[in-house]
Amino acid sequence: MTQHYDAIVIGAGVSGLYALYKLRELGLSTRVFEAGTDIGGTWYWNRYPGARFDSESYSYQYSFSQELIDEWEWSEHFSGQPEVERYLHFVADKFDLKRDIECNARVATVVYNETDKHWEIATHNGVCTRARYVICATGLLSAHQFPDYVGVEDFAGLSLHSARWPKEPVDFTGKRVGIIGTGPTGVQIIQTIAPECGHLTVFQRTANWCTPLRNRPITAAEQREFKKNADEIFALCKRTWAGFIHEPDPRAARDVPKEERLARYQELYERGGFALWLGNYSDSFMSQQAADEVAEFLANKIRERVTDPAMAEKLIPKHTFGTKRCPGEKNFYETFNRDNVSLVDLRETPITKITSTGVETGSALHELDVIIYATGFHSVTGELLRMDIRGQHGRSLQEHWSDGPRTNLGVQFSGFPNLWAIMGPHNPAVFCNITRCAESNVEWIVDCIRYMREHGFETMTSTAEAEDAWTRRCYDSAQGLLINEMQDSWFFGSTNPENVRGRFLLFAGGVPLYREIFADVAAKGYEGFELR
Ligand code: N01
Repeated sequence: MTQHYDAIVIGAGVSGLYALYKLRELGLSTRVFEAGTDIGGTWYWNRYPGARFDSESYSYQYSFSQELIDEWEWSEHFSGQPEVERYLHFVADKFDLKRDIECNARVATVVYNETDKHWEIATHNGVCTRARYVICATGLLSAHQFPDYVGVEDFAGLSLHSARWPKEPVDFTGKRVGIIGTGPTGVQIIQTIAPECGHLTVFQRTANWCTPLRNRPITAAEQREFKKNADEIFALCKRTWAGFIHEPDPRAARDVPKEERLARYQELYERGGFALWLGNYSDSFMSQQAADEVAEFLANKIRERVTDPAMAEKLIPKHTFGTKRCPGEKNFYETFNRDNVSLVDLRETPITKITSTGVETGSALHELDVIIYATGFHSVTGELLRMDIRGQHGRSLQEHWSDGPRTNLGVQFSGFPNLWAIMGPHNPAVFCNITRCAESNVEWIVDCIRYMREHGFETMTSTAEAEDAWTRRCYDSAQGLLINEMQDSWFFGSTNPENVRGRFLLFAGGVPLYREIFADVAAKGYEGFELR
């Protein structure tokens, strides 16, 4: 039997939960489909050892309810996955959200019926629904990827992907463990499990610029401060380019004497989190010279911390500082001083295949009991393209995006009326403190629906022209930024299977500008969108 709802939300992570809350406020009957066996999204799937915030906890939490802010206490400045997952359950229970969420229900098809202007949504487990509005809250980094090495299926030991980590603890004691991938996920896993493993072999293709996280417990006095100043913290996040608490020095690095610059790098290095990445000088993302100086500063830290000079050089990245998201580390570099840790540089000896007993690189076979894949995601577009979404004239999203994603403001695609994406391509979410961006996207989308209902419109869809213009603007937003020179990253979907290269998947104009554009488009009666 097909159930009818006003709105369907796909995904019960940070954005999906808030979307449900806001749609209910509007009085809409809403159903949320979630592929996992429970809510939490990213914080449900990525339960690997060491998973934790890289945003300060008190800046990541929802801002919409003072009562929620007063009631919840974060225990650490950068809380770990179990606590974040508990928080999301606390939110869902407090606002009684779970009764409208169906877990274990991965959406398979989302098909537009032009006759009655409704969407027909079916899950893999056979639930069929119809709804006027669909909101995809499927996340930027949800569709995990294994590498395409020959033999991945043949390994006889335990294979684990970071984004599909089992709920039961994995015991590494005495085991020969290999990990492939040294992005932010790999870094968190490596530094956490190394002391436990019999031996840990790190297969590194690209070293990353890591900065110290400086996590610590939140004291009672800090707790009081954060609650009292919550509004100021959220206001600060609204002002900054990436929605974090880190504000850069408004001066360009070149206008500051070298000694003062170096002192600032040291201060930001001590402060932790993304301070050195996002809170540096105003030209950090534009000036090669400024980025190279920070890189040199960090390279020297690595040389100081890693005792074997040859190992240190392998761990020093070769790419420009700041062009990828910086993993926050704790004792990551010291991990490579341990006798039970070795590093295989895949640029020198690439993996040739995975065998039943381990990983083969050139003529060497690294025999292992466990292989951990921290190899990332089919980024940004993955989860949307995994569903069969068909808009007007039966046109699929795959067809619509055959030359790379096309969106208007990152939230709608022309030819797909009344379907919105919260964390889809072309929004600034990648650089963003996710909850800050998720809240503003959800509020804007729900305001669209409110506006439509108040003004008697049945459908809203982006015009093709506005979509073209926004897509172009997103590409242009990366021009002049060092990020644009670093196309081997998930910002460009470099490992995505779509085979479209060189398409910047995000909006790099910053969170404040994005909010301004949102407000402006709404104030002009949703300019660039067709309301019928
Ligand atoms: O994924 P990644 P991630 N052979 O794509 C390597 C967020 N996050 O899961 O760089 C060998 O960054 C790949 O190598 P290369 C955060 O936004 C947040 O680590 O392609 N290696 C790279 O080393 C982050 O940016 C937190 O050469 C292969 C790694 O796998 C995003 O998630 C924590 C390979 C993938 O790195 C993604 O991070 C963790 C192959 N065939 C993540 N294929 C917080 O703290 C890929 N790799 C909140």
